[in-house]
Amino acid sequence: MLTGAGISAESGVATFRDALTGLWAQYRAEDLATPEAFARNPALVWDWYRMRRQMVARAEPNAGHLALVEMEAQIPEFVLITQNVDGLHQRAGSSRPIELHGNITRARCSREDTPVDHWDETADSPPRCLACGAFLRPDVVWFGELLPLEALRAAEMAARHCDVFLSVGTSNLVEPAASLPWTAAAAGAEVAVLNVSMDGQRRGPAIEHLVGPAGELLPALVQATWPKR
Ligand code: BV8
Repeated sequence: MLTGAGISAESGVATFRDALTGLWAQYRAEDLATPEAFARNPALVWDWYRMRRQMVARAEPNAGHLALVEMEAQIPEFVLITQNVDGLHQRAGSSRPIELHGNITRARCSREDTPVDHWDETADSPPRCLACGAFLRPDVVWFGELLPLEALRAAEMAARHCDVFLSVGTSNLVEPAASLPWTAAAAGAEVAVLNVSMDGQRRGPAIEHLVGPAGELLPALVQATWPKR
């Protein structure tokens, strides 16, 4: 199971390309989510993530997230891979999502890479590492940065050895996550793309398309597969 920003859209969390309103409207996401942008204007980038963190804090997991918790309970080998950085899968009760792109609710020292759980949001923007004084940065993978190797390996392993691979709520544009459904299809898995729109989705012989909101399709899938009495 691979999820993208679309599964959080019904929780009111702007999808990746929508999260550019107000001050940031004149930027492209790819221009803010890069090490170069942070080096150039750390305050602007930190404040964009602070706005997104506040948006996520106000959001609640939706029926799509909860359906994946039920799937995990029903399928021992269930693997959830997410491109999302909002932490809503964990808040819904998914026990061990593979976070390919990190998590905006966490930060780390931009110099030592040490994780930082708490920081003073009222201090400088970005806050500074208490150990070395360098800026903190969001604990996410920016464009041009490598994905966490262990997470990527686990995701590729799951894609290669699954019977069914669902890609839910993602534009499937960002590599290497975008290749996972194809890895699964090449290994013989049944692959389905669930999305409100199939615009731009790569098509292939082994790829089914289910059009609709994740918050409706996933609960319907769970109900059809494991009907509640
Ligand atoms: C890498 C964290 C090796 C940050 C993200 C040139 C130079 C450098 C790199 C590249 C290059 N060309 C290509 C690359 C590789 C690059 C890449 O893929 N670029 C793209 C733009 C072409 N990838 C990387 O850089 C990766 N690292 O490759 O390292 C390397 C190193 C150096 C040089 C070369 C290679 C790192 C990628 C990780 C980037 N970080 N997030 C942050 O969030 O701020 S990616 C970010 O966008 C999200 O995390 C997400 O993963 C991704 C895609 O977003 P989606 O989740 O798909 O959301 P989106 O808004 O796009 O779409 C929403 C979908 O939901 C839509 O389809 C919509 O229809 C649907 N939807 C909406 N509502 C619903 C719904 N579906 C169902 N129900 C609904 N209700």
